[in-house]
Amino acid sequence: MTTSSPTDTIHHRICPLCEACCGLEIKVRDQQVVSIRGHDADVFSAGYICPKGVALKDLHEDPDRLRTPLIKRNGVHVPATWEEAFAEIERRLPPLIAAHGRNATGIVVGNPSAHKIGLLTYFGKLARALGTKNVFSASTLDQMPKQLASGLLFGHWLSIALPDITRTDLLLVIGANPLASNGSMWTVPDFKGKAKALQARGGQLVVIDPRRTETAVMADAHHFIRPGADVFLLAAMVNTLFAEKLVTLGHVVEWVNGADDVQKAVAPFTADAVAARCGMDADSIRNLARQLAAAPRAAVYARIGTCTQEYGSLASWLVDVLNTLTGNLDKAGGVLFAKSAAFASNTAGKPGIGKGVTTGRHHARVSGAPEVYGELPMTCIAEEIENEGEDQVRALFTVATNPVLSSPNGPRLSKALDTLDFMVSLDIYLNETTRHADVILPGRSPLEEMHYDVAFPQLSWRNHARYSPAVFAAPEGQPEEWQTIMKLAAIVQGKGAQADANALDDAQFAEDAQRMFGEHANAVIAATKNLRGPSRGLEVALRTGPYGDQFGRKPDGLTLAKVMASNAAGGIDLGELQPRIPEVLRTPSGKVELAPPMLLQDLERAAQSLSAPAPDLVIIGRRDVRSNNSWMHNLPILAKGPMRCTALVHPQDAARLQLKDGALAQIETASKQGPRSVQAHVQISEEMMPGVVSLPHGWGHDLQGAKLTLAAQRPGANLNALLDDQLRDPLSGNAVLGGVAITMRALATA
Ligand SMILES: Nc1nc2c(c(=O)[nH]1)N[C@H]1C(S)=C(S)[C@@H](COP(=O)(O)OP(=O)(O)OC[C@H]3O[C@@H](n4cnc5c(=O)[nH]c(N)nc54)[C@H](O)[C@@H]3O)O[C@H]1N2
Ligand SMILES: Nc1nc2c(c(=O)[nH]1)N[C@H]1C(S)=C(S)[C@@H](COP(=O)(O)OP(=O)(O)OC[C@H]3O[C@@H](n4cnc5c(=O)[nH]c(N)nc54)[C@H](O)[C@@H]3O)O[C@H]1N2
Ligand code: SF4
Ligand SMILES: [Mo]
Repeated sequence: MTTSSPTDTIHHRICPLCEACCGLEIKVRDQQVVSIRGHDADVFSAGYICPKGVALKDLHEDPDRLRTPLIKRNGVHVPATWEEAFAEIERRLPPLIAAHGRNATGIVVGNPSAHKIGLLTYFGKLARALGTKNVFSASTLDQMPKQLASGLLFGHWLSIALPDITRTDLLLVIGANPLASNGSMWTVPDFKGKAKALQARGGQLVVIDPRRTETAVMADAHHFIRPGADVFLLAAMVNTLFAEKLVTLGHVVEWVNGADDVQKAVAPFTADAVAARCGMDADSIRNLARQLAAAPRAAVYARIGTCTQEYGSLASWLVDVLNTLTGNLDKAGGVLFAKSAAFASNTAGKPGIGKGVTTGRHHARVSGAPEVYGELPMTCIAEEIENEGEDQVRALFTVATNPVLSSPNGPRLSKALDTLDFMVSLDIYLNETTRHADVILPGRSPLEEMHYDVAFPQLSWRNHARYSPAVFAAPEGQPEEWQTIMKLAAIVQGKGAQADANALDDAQFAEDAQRMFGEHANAVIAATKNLRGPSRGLEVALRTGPYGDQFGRKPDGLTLAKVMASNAAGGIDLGELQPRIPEVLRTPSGKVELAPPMLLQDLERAAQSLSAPAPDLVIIGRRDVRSNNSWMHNLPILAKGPMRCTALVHPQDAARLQLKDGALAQIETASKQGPRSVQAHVQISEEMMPGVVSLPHGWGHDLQGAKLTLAAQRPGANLNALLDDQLRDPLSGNAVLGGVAITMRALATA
């Protein structure tokens, strides 16, 4: 913190709202936020900011944001003290576990937890205390396919190959719209500025997307693709590389296993064979492959559009196959791995070799879906609650998640939640999901918490270490979320609601330190004795990390104190990404496994579906820079302006279906249980590929019992009320969120 005038203070904090992790400069006067702007000196984001960052003020001040726990009494949520809330949980939960066992509980964790060090590093302690296999997260609505594919190739779930945008000559973006989303599985603030710089130095940006997005508009070339067809496009590009002898592995040649197997596996996928399915012409597909091979340095980047489909794991895998076979893996200007200062598994343990990843250590009770990265698919929750029998889920924790809006078939989930014996939500709003909870425990405003990003430095365009101190003190008596989690874990373990979260944390840390440091444990405990909770975990992670001081053995290395001291200067820059193969690998073979058997097998399934008939109208999602999944529609600065929850329809489709611009239409999907429908206003747009309609997700704020005063005024339609919770990528368990067949008809307006 610095002082800018007698009454103003200036604070620097990383924005917790999306993966870009921009550094903010927050001016405060009399305990009020006066302004929020980009922090120009930030070593990583250099002053860039989007409208959501400014909305942190509205979030902090939102009267609907919960400041105290709520307990549901006679169907109504009433404010309660923290003691009352924990006592209620102790009264109701342990008897349920005693009667029905641990698997009668479930826990769901959502997107904002990725931006909270307390939730991210403590959530697992609650899951372990529960001892249930019913662990779910938004990862299976999102990036699990990418994590699985990367895990199989490189040996760890978070070893993600990232485009080296500042040095590349060609960036191929597939199923991502970073101009609206600000990037994902790739922490790259000001993507637009970096893409413009790429173009200015003669490089090219090429986009493949069923919508001519904001990113596509600025690109040098844009190709429409039929939703869900990416696996075919990518396989055909790989096929072309082999057929035209364009394959080159570059410096990783001695570290890659399986290129021959890939060649055999993609044989059926010639450009001619896939063109119709992709809605592209065969020459364009071949040319894309040639262009990649010809560019001195190129990077393929694909994101949620390629993950949330039936062949999401295959598509994610083939992206890195292309990067590898064009000699761009682990190369400056190609794709590289970040080297994070803390918490990265690919900087720990023996370099170059590891256990790799496995799936299916247990399975979902009802669907039989395999466990992936410790989780079962999010779309299994409703059926695990509904279906009677041993291990039926009767008690559920939700942590920073709103699956009633964010997960396919939200209405079914909503009904199922009503039948639970007990539900606890850690959340800052009474919303569409938490309205079902018996107890709601609020987290603090982001401005009332310290923060350090755990995951995103592992996905960053440049290496860095940045710490955010709290801007404001928290309300008297409100625990930090990690403390709430420790209390809940204690209740579940029978230690009682009176247990002291800090003492539990000390005891747990002492145990962890023994395991991690053996004979040095006492020295580590002594060296960190003034810290607690995630701050202590961070200190240990930084000091033992790749840039750390190793507890004094490398005196110039990083410590938490050094990172904290760099706050006003915008953090510590740790330089450009560098080649890391073979050291980064954690596969059992110590090689890049380019042809994992699980993926080759699934490719045969894809080959069989190549000739499946195309529905004549399908739906996909959309992101808008002023929206964030389901939970920021209550903030005035973002909610103002034109309604963003509209259905974009191509003029040809509009004419064929007699849909008028601005008029209300009914959108319907067929399901085994009968048709599902929502109503949305039509926006006729040339942006769309003919045959594809786009509706954003995260809307539908008209459900009884929620308290989102502003959002309820313009509720919008819930895309996920249309989508099917039974459609998944079988390998990763990821939900299918696009390319689903719909029908659409105009509604008579009153
Ligand atoms: N159809 C369709 N559906 C989608 C997507 C799509 O593209 N199309 N995208 C998917 C993706 S990528 C994701 S990540 C998921 C997101 O789905 P979820 O993970 O469920 O996230 P949100 O819907 O954003 O809900 C976030 C919840 O966290 C709460 N919250 C916010 N801040 C805090 C905090 O500090 N502490 C606590 N305890 N709670 C907090 C909010 O009030 C809200 O209840 O949605 C998915 N759903
Ligand atoms: N403003 C804003 N920013 C956000 C979020 C938000 O809700 N709003 N959510 C955050 C989250 S949780 C995430 S995961 C990231 C996601 O970040 P991105 O992946 O960049 O997300 P989108 O903007 O949805 O871009 C996905 C693109 O895929 C296209 N698409 C849909 N189906 C297909 C298909 O089958 N094939 C291909 N090739 N393309 C397809 C869509 O038209 C869309 O342009 O964004 C994050 N940032
Ligand atoms: S792009 Fe916007 S929402 Fe994302 S971190 Fe930056 S300021 Fe926050
Ligand atoms: Mo996401």
